[in-house]
Amino acid sequence: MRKIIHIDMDAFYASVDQRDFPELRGKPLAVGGSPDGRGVVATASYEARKYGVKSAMSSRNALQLCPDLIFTYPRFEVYKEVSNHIRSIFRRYTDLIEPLSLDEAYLDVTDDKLGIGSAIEIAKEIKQAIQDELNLTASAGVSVNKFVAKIASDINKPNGLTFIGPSKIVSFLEQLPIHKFFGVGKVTAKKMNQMGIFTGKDLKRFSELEMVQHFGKSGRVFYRIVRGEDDRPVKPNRISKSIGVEDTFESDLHEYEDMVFEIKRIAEKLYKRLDKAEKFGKTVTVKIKFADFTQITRSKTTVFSLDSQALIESHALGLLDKVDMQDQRVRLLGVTISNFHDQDTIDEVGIQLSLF
Ligand code: DCP
Ligand code: MG
Repeated sequence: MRKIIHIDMDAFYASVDQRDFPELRGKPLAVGGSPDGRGVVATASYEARKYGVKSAMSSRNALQLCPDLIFTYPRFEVYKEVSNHIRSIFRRYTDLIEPLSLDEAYLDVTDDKLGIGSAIEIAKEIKQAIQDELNLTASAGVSVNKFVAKIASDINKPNGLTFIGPSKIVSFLEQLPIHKFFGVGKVTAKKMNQMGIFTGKDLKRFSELEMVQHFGKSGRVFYRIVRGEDDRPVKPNRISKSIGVEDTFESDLHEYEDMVFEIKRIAEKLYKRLDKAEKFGKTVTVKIKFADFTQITRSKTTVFSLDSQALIESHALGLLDKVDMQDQRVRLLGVTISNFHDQDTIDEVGIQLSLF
């Protein structure tokens, strides 16, 4: 039996803004684009939600629902910093962390690092740490799989902690409205309603074959999750530790100036890649494979990040220069950058910028 926690920050962007600007506290707030333009609400404070203001609604619409609504433009850098901080809190308990967005993650605490043993206790401590260190609230769901933990975290928002143990899962899922099930969007919900399915209990009347006939592959998933079966593992995002470019040449290089030329070309490619990934590290490594397939690497670590093409190029050439290439034939050259300054943060999570 696994111990899974799902953590989700409450009214995330809005809470951070209310924390940082006291004049916004207790007020209906929408974080997002301007109501004058074609802006969209990213999220709303709980005060604004009372008026029906919610995520993805046009800002203009939101203002109509709540004439006193205050708008702030999102400060992604700040939210990202908070996100990194909550992940550092999670890491005190487990390395099995699967972030779903900046404000939400699954944690597998079956074998927690501190040997606490109780997932409820860990969830409490995490919520407390978020309160103490960040002055923000989060809601937590605790169960034996991802699906139930995620639904649980939503039940007592804001600042909630909900545990749905194995003995309660079946009855809990039976009374659950169908649109709350994993993968059931508006279209599927409508189709299910037409079939007389409104709750988990209704869903259970259908055989696995019938579900597949109606919903294809997803039908099998629905059949299983309504019975509490969800063995999807918590998958930690793998953080890339290095980025490199290498090239094997059609014919071996033996002129030193050709090698210099190739290193420059590789450095250019590498820079583009790093720039795209927004990652710059302090260690540069040059790899040289000779015609007889033996290879060597040479590395150098600098004090500051190598964040320009010129810097990467000059350090790579400096490393090449230290190798005695006299009478050598080279079949491959490569340059790699590692030791990223944000090595222990995960920044691959897509921010929902597209809304703006
Ligand atoms: N977000 C966004 N666009 C959306 C939904 C959300 O930009 N359509 C952003 C703003 C949110 C953050 O992502 O603050 C987290 O999303 P949640 O769905 O978890 O919503 P909140 O944290 O704002 O509220 P809740 O308390 O319901 O979790
Ligand atoms: Mg949230």
